[in-house]
Amino acid sequence: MPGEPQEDCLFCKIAEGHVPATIVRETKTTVAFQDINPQAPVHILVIPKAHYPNAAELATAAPELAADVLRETKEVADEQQLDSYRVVFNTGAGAGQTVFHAHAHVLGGRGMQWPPG
Ligand code: DGP
Repeated sequence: MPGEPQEDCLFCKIAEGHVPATIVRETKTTVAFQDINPQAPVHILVIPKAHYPNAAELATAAPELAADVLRETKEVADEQQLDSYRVVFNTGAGAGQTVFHAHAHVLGGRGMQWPPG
């Protein structure tokens, strides 16, 4: 069922506290934690606690929850005192998605190039 925890999902386990992570913010519906392989001085992931495999499915099935995630990216950026930052939702393996639980990357603390690789 959409939104139900998945047994084999790493980010469901982080959301449930069964896998450790450096959590920087938590709300009723979301968790934000440090990326294990940071690509910038600030690299924080924001996930919905409920399981959706990617941002597109989250946005379609649970738009209010998608808005919660997006709002949390702003709160993270404010807490990290980022004036400029990038929010990335890799969607699909071809775009670099490796964990199939929707998540926003909040990247900052260095200059960014465009187009991204
Ligand atoms: P993506 O490639 O967009 O699916 O991003 C997945 C991110 O998840 C990637 O930047 C690395 C991060 N990641 C993978 N495993 C773990 C983990 O066990 N803990 C944490 N904190 N981050 C992880």
